[in-house]
Amino acid sequence: MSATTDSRTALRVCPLCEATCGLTLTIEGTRITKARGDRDDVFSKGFICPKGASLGAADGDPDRLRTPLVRKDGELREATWAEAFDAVAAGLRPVVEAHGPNAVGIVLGNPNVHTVAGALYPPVLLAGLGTRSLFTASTVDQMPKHVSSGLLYGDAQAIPVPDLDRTDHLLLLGANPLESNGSLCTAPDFPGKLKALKARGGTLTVVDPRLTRTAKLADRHVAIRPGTDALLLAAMAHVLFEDGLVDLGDLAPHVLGVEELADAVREFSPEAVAGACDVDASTIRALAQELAAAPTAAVYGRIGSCTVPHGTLASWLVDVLNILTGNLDRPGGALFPHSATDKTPRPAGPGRGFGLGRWHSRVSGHPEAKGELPLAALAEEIDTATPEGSPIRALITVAANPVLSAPDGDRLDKALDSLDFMVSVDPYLGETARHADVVLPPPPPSQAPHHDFALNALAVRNQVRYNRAAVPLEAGRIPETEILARLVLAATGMHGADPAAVDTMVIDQTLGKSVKEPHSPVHGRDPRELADRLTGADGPERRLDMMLRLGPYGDGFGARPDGLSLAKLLAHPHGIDLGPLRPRLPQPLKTASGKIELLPAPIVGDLPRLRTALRERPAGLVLIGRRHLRSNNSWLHNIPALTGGTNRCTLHIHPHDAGRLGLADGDAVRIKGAGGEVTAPVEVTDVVRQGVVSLPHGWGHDRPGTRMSHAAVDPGVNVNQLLDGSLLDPLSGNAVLNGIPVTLARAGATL
Ligand SMILES: Nc1nc2c(c(=O)[nH]1)N[C@H]1C(S)=C(S)[C@@H](COP(=O)(O)OP(=O)(O)OC[C@H]3O[C@@H](n4cnc5c(=O)[nH]c(N)nc54)[C@H](O)[C@@H]3O)O[C@H]1N2
Ligand SMILES: Nc1nc2c(c(=O)[nH]1)N[C@H]1C(S)=C(S)[C@@H](COP(=O)(O)OP(=O)(O)OC[C@H]3O[C@@H](n4cnc5c(=O)[nH]c(N)nc54)[C@H](O)[C@@H]3O)O[C@H]1N2
Ligand code: SF4
Ligand SMILES: [Mo]
Repeated sequence: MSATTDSRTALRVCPLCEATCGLTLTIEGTRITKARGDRDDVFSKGFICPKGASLGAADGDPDRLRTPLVRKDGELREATWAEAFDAVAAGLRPVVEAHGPNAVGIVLGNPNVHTVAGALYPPVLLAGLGTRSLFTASTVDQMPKHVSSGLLYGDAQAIPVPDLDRTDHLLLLGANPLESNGSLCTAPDFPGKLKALKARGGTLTVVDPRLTRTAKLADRHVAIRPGTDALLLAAMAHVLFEDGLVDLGDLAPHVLGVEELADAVREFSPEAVAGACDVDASTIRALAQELAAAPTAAVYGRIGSCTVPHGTLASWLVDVLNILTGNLDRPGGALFPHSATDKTPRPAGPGRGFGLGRWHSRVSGHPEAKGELPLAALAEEIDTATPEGSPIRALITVAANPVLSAPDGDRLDKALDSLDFMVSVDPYLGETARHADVVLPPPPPSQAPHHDFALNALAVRNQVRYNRAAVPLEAGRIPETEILARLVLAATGMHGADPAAVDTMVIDQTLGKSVKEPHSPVHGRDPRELADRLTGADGPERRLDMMLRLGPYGDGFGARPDGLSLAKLLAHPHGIDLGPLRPRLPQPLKTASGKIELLPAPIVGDLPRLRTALRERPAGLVLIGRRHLRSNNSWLHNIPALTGGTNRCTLHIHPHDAGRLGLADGDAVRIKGAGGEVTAPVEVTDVVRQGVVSLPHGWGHDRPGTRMSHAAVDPGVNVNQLLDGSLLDPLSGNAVLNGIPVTLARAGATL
């Protein structure tokens, strides 16, 4: 059969970033030969970026593992799935039995938010194992936002997103959506939405130490000193109070603590913060006045405002400004999305509130946040003994590469080698998985179903889409959902049981609970009868059907016959639009008061640290990161189409700083931080401000024992080796990855 007669198309939402673009894939045989934007997609309407266009290359990468690997006599060798899961059960259970569940660590990485398996099974694994040793990519990313939402709204998952399509004014801090395509704000064609904002007469302000592509689009660019966004935002709140610009509008009955907040920010006048931020007091006043004057406005902060010493305070202040200007929960402001698989909304009223520090890490006593310990503390939790409790002796990693993504990969490398047992669910033998005793490779995206459980709850428009696998599973593969279900069984002493039992158990529990909830559409019904009505080809599909039907747009198992179900979704392959974001307060609030608690106690407790920062002026250079449009954290450097050109691991430095240090383009420079030293080529550019240098993350592919042949050709260096893991935002445990002090010297010279 020729390639053309064998050619067909299939629809698939792109899993490579948070924008969730719908793609039309051309499939020849079992290969994706082309990916285009799906013009009929209800959400992305045809948008695609270079990464999405290369999905075929990423999907068909010959370095992707095809079979499980099991370590025998020190070496990873191909094995059958039965051998692999036997080894997992034999490796994990003795550790649990001898040392208790906390001796088994779980590390969940970023791609879990892009897979069906990553949404459905890790919660079951955690609950089944009962370990408190949970680490995720959130603590090198957005944990400060979860904590601020937890404190303000009583729900760490209640994250308001800027209403990009309708706002009149967007104040964007520490985000570069023209390269990243957006984060905690799922918006296909973010760049187009910013251009549309300007075309309709709106304004865009960007706060970033670099003149990024996003900043170039802005009406105003503020090149702030790294790490000082919380001071700038506090000063803006100060101005709103001072100038009488606070106007809560419809929010007023739902907010507690406005006067106390006015007192708390009194000290942070624009004049007081200007020196630390390196931003004129007059500019800060203008930022506040413009925000208040705009008919509608949204403040939005991302990586550059989270991965800093005051990440939680900055994340909190982003929402505080939206609240003080009455822009929270109103069209054109920042709203709470309502995804199709959200739990059935309970009636508004007081909730349980948000606990922080319910337990602490064993070695350094870091408080848990959202049930997680800091990823930056993973190495010490493995390699350091304490009088009480056991070090982590076995580790499960799912879609995670902390050796590159977290501070001090060299220490973590050694710590991972010392474990009794490690299993990694990963398609590649990368820098982290190479330490595993068992590697369980999931199939490529073309062979997996797709639904955005996590990202729909952060989307700028409510919508829902589901794709079945575009290509049948290759012989010898099992779906990632089944890999994780079998991992759950192996880890919890049920090795060998039918993996479908995991889904049946979740369905029975969920339905059993729902029928008892007075607000549920299935209140009082028979859970067995409901379970019998579920459709779907397998357990994961039945669970999706259940969630859709119980959700806010669901058919309620017949209670609302026009509502959503899996069958209805399958009949709409380009997705179903559920409308623009709508005001939802007070329903999402779960604080003990049932109100927005504007000045929560842990925030009050952290403000003295911010006062100290008023006086800080780093004398030397500080380092920040950057993302490239064709990158994706640590794992797309193996795709030739996505590397090269400007996507390189170089140190950006301002011409004045370069001149001062005698550095020229292409020079090798030694970069030294608290945790170590790396050498990278210099790129002199005035895109970074003076006093700041920038090196991207996710590089450093020169470790032995990996199987990523293209990445190894131009490995780059691991920026996180400059960190020692001790610098954290204290409330969230988030690692400080931006604004870290470094010293530079030409390679060969002494530092
Ligand atoms: N210095 C610095 N460090 C950073 C950042 C920064 O800005 N600066 N950013 C941070 C951020 S925001 C994040 S989210 C983290 C990311 O940190 P991680 O999640 O640890 O890293 P990723 O590079 O996303 O790699 C995840 C792993 O998932 C695997 N993978 C890919 N697809 C799948 C799949 O379908 N299933 C499974 N099971 N595995 C898959 C990849 O092979 C890779 O090994 O890095 C953080 N680190
Ligand atoms: N192409 C590409 N897209 C991606 C990813 C990728 O690796 N590559 N990763 C994905 C992931 S996991 C995430 S979390 C998102 C992140 O999405 P974004 O948050 O948009 O990520 P960045 O592009 O790193 O933008 C962060 C910006 O913060 C600036 N910055 C650094 N320090 C400070 C500071 O102290 N204050 C201020 N105001 N700004 C500062 C940096 O210069 C940078 O421009 O991107 C996602 N999309
Ligand atoms: S913007 Fe993100 S989701 Fe859209 S095609 Fe590019 S990588 Fe995929
Ligand atoms: Mo991230």
